[in-house]
Amino acid sequence: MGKRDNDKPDSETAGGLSRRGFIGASAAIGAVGSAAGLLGGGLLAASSDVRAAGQGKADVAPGELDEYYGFWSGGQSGEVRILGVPSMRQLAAIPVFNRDSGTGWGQTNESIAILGESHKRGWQNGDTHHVHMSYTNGSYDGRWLFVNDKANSRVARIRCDIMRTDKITIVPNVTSIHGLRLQKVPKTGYVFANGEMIVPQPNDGRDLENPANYWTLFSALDAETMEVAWQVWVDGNLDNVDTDYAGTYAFSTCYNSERGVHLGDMMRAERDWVVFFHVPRIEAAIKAGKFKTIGDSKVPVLDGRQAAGSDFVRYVPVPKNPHGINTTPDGKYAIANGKLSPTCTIISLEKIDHLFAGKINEPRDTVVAEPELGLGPLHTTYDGRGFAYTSLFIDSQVVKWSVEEAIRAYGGEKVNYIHQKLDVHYQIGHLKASMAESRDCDGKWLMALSKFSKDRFLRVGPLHPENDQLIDISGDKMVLVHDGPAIPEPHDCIMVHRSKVRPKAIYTRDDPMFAATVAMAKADGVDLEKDSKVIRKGNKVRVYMTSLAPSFGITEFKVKSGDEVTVVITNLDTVEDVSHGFVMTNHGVGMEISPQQTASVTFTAGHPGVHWYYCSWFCHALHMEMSGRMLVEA
Ligand code: K7E
Ligand code: CUA
Ligand code: CA
Repeated sequence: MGKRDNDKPDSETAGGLSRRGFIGASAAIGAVGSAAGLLGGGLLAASSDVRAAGQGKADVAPGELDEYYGFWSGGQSGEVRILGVPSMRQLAAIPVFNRDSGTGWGQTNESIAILGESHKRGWQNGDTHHVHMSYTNGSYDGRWLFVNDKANSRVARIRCDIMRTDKITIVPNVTSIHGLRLQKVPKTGYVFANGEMIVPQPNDGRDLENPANYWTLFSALDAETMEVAWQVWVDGNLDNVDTDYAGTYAFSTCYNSERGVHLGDMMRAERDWVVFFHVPRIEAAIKAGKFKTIGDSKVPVLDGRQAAGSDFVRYVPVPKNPHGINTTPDGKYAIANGKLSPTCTIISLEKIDHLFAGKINEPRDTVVAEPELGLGPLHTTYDGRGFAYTSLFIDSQVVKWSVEEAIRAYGGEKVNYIHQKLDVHYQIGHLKASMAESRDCDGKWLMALSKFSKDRFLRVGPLHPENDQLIDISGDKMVLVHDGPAIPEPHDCIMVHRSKVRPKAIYTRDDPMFAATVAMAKADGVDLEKDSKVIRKGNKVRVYMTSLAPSFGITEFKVKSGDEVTVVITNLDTVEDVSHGFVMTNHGVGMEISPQQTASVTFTAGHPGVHWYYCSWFCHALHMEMSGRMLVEA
């Protein structure tokens, strides 16, 4: 294969053999068995002219701040990450479902309380795919982030003022929360979550070998309480979800309308569907008591299967095993990505109104275009100027196309709606433009989250990083400006203008994160701002101490081997950035105590002897000396 012109569609590629032709029918639609069959053949480095065009565009000088906060899901790391965009500097990792050695997440009493049932069950992994920020009137409001856990069927909320998780909910009756999106208008009242895998209902041992009785449900969580408000029982399964800008609909793709349990079964149908949920009608049905419950769960469940003939759910057939679904920022269309079909399906939300109103009877009549874009369309994003950008997994490309031109072409007009195809490296999954999922879509940057990096970085062993590629979309042509290795495995990200996010520099003393610990101290007669003291109740010992660089309020305390020891530390430092840590050596204990934070950890005192504890954040010239001894008696 010769040198490729990265700005031209495949059909114009030099060398006479387009990549589409090269990978040929074996990768195309339907007959695909193995992942290898879905991989494109042409894995070529960017040509030097492309490299030159992008050089320096993502530079943010030392000391300068990025214009955007990027929030990345961390995939099977179970965390959420914050990157500065355009520099792609990783600024923070927010522990969510994972055990985090640095902060003590999953070990401190404060985080254990938030992990709740997950901690009781001993879960220390997660699989975050979709992170989204709360909205007010369709604009990001900087209040919360929400993220799914595909691994353990959970939804978590992160407070953006301190960038810490504050609620985790295990969603009942479903297996694998995959798609997650938020109500945008009038505000994020609901968090919508898709149950991906189908299981017996209830999943209590019945129907194990009877997949015909496997089902899944669509869930709505109350964003304030994080309780599951209601669920809708659906046909098929649920993959990705998005919402409109009117507060009426959520809509989910389904790739397994067949309700198959094997790959071949799931690809049998030429079309699956997008299922539309009419939220006000669902609320009315719940209010009218038309629900039931499943098993031990108290969550109200409505029957949204087609046979039930409800007025609150409609199924719009789309080709084939669709994946992403993305609302245009003008709120007019929902665009479903065909995955095993080379097309996207543009569904008019005005026509969905007509479908629910009975003015349209045939669900397919809500489709206003089905442009052919390339192989393996997974996700679509927007620039606010009428262009859509779709990731092509098999082609390893981003295709820039015009939504209105695609609609005109569907109407019979001769118009080439594809404006550019840009190679990415390689096997792109999600892509996301800056502010693209809000009314403030600004069309500056596009992130291409490529699944394979192959030859783009120094080899680091068999597990390669992913490659998050930053693309400048502010001009007529997309220009690749940066390759960003990412450890496994971000699926999705959002890029939020820094004006929308205002995290605190230090904690406030009344932060709910440690309110329970403060209340415990009060009950023990301890003033956390002043006191350092040891309180013993039987074999339970509470060690209250302050920290102020470079010392702990207590440098020596005595316990008995086997005592249950709770260390409570209040960081009295008020200077931004003076975080301390507490590590009890040889006890598996470590945690963060940032300025004005109170944190606590409970452990069992080990063998008799001297056990040093030390501060783990380099906080002061005398940081090494910031230590103390736990004297353990026999
Ligand atoms: Cu496409 Cu889980 Cu959003 Cu991965 S999902 S790519
Ligand atoms: Cu405190 Cu190091
Ligand atoms: Ca299917």
